[in-house]
Amino acid sequence: MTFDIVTIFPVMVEQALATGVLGRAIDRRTFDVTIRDLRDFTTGRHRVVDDVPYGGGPGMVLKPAPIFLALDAIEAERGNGVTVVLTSPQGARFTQETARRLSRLDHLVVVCGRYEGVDERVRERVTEELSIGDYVLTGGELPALVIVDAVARLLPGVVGDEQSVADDSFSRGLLDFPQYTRPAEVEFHAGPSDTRALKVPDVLLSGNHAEIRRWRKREAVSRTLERRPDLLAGAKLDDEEQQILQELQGALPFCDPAMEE
Ligand code: J9Q
Repeated sequence: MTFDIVTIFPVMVEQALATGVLGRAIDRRTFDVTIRDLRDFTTGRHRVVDDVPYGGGPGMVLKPAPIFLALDAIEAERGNGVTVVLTSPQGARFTQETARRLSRLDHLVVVCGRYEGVDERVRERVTEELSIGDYVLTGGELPALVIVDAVARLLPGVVGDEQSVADDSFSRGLLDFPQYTRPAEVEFHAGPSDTRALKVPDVLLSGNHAEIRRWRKREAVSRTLERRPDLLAGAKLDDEEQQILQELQGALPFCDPAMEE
């Protein structure tokens, strides 16, 4: 898969993608990213990408022409009809389902929006507008990186262990169970005269793999019920998980769905 990212901050995007799992996957040519500096598609000597809003008001608006020229150049290379995503607070919510859908494409273009706005006519050339959540950011670069990360890690060979992708919390609709690593006990200084020994649950040291599997299922279901009950509606639970859920719901008689966010 090939990603094209259109941005006014190419260094920021490049540095982020050179790091970690994605950086290594790109080095191995598992997927490909081309970063397009929006200023390279300006026509004047001053490489101006934004202008004041018609009608007045604060802030600057991204001009349409450089974005159109950037998309023309990308389509000339990749072919017409590529999917173009615009990151924006006005977009539909980007979810794991969106990531799965986008990961089936050969090419994806992501245009980084900007806080003050993008000329409305740009939307004529955009396939979809996506928001990563309801908070205010200075620009669409971090959302673009979030989208590329979530999509790319679904591509074969990007994450070392395919099983970990399949077992992923959001693939199953449950939160992850608690994880521990060595040592089996750590000191925790809770106060000047309050030192506690924090121990790994015995079951994980027992070597009883059937029991470990049951414990993990119970923890995953109970955490989801406590922290993200909204996820349970869309969760794919096996018989054992469903039974655990019923038990736990029986143990929570005052669990009123109307009280949850
Ligand atoms: C471009 N806040 O916020 C959440 N998802 C996308 C965005 C965003 C923003 C500002 C500019 C995108």
